[in-house]
Amino acid sequence: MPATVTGSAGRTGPGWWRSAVVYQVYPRSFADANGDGVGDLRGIREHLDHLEWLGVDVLWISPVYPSPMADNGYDVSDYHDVDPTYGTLAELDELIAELHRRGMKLVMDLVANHTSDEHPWFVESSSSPENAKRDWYWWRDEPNNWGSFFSGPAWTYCEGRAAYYMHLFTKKQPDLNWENPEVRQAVYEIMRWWLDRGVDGFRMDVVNLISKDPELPDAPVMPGQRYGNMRESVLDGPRVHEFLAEMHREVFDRYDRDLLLVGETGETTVEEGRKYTDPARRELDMVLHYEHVEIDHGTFKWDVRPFDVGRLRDRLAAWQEGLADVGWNSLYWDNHDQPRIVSRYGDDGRWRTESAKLLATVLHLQRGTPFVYQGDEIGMTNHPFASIDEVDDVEAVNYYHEAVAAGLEPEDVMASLRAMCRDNGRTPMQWDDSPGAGFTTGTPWLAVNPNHTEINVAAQYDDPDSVLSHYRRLIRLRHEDPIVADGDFTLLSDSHPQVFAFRRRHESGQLVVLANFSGAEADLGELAEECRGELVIGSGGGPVLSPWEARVYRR
Ligand code: TEU
Repeated sequence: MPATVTGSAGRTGPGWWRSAVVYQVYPRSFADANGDGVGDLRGIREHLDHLEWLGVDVLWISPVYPSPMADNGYDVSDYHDVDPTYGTLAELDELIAELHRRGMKLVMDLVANHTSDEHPWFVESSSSPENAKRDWYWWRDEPNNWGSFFSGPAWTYCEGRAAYYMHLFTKKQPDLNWENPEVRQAVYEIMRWWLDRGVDGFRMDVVNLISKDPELPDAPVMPGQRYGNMRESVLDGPRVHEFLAEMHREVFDRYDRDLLLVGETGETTVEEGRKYTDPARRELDMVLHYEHVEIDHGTFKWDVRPFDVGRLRDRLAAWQEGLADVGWNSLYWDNHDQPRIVSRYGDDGRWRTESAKLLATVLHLQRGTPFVYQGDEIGMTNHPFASIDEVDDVEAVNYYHEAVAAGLEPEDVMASLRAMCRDNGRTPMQWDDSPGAGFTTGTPWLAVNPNHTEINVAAQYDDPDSVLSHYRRLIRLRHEDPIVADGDFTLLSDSHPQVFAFRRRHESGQLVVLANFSGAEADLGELAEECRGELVIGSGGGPVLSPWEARVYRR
């Protein structure tokens, strides 16, 4: 067990993040202070009252480094500065100072699996096979058959080098070669540079892709696909744990402060998650896995399947149980890569408010550290994208063109995009009902959701029954009640057709959560005997849950 700390008094010292809540800002879409239609650092600073009011402990900001923006900043061309779109390094320093003054921490997003092709390292590496940085990336005379995560091949030919380089994402995101110790030291240097500047940790982008099978074998080609599926050779690769332990020694062990190291580990398993977060192994504090946000994917993400509470419950419980004695969970529904949860696992029509609150309750009362993504706290929904011209995201645009070229009906492809594309989570934050939603006075880089006239922060602020007030209540509960931070987790039914029910137990008492994931009444059946004690959340009391009702009892 990691050193145990409880309640609000425990939010410093070892394991401080167990009672903390992280809030993710996607800077492009959060708040635009200078009216150019793109969010910026000054905009974030102007909204810190909102985060403080909510009770947020840690702010994670998606990349703000200089970037050609081939993937909205996840293609970094300089790790030691701020892109002018977002402001200046001095403004970032001011943001850090202001956050610290308010008792909040700042976690930077570090993209170190790959750089931009415009980063000086790649410019050098690609210039000649004799260059000192020739092995900083993956170069081959002949590519293997791998496809990239964002459609098309994972290899692109480079004239200057007369060779192919590997990129698991777009061709403007060449993968760094972590086999090379110089590369690893260069990354650690960047991390120390930011920690010395005052940041409090990192969310490490796709960190379970940093170690590849060095043989780079051809991969199986799935039916209907043109390129090989490289996952087997790149996910949780042979040296990933060794690299992370080295990073911990070279970076984190040198600091005597409360830091946070979160790894984004797409498609990883519970077993790997235990290793990444086992405190004894000194790798990561927690990982952002994908299992619970892939239950509505078919053979791949654009093959959208209906929501199934049984599958969701199964995956959430597996992570709760798998990391019970070792490691620690992160808890999230949304981020800048996901469609909006209320449109996905909830009901963004008639039951929007109820289902958004239920989703929040279920998330925040599990064992782990909750991550709130901007807009979750007001129940923001997916966007009604009508045509591909309204979509910005490179993953979706690439897929659209590939699928249409392969013969799919454009309207069918758009239907998948409307359900699944990342831009659903990237439309501007809805602060108020004005034309720019209070996000901008200019023309927003991505259209504001038309429902901002109804769904916005200003409309929910003073309403004790709003989704926003509910988030605030849940965050306070984590800070004040040690059951939430430290209690264990038991699934109460693995078969109820509508209800996800679990118990959190601690020496100070227990909480029982009963959540009806459907728009129909749910007869609790045997679970009705759990309806005892003080009703912490909810109003009803009987053996039947109303549509999308979540009830929490303390005893
Ligand atoms: O996301 C990873 C990502 O895009 C996944 O969908 C990917 O397919 C997965 O790792 C495979 O399991 C991160 C960022 O959050 C995203 O915004 C970036 O586009 C991406 O990495 C590349 O940096």
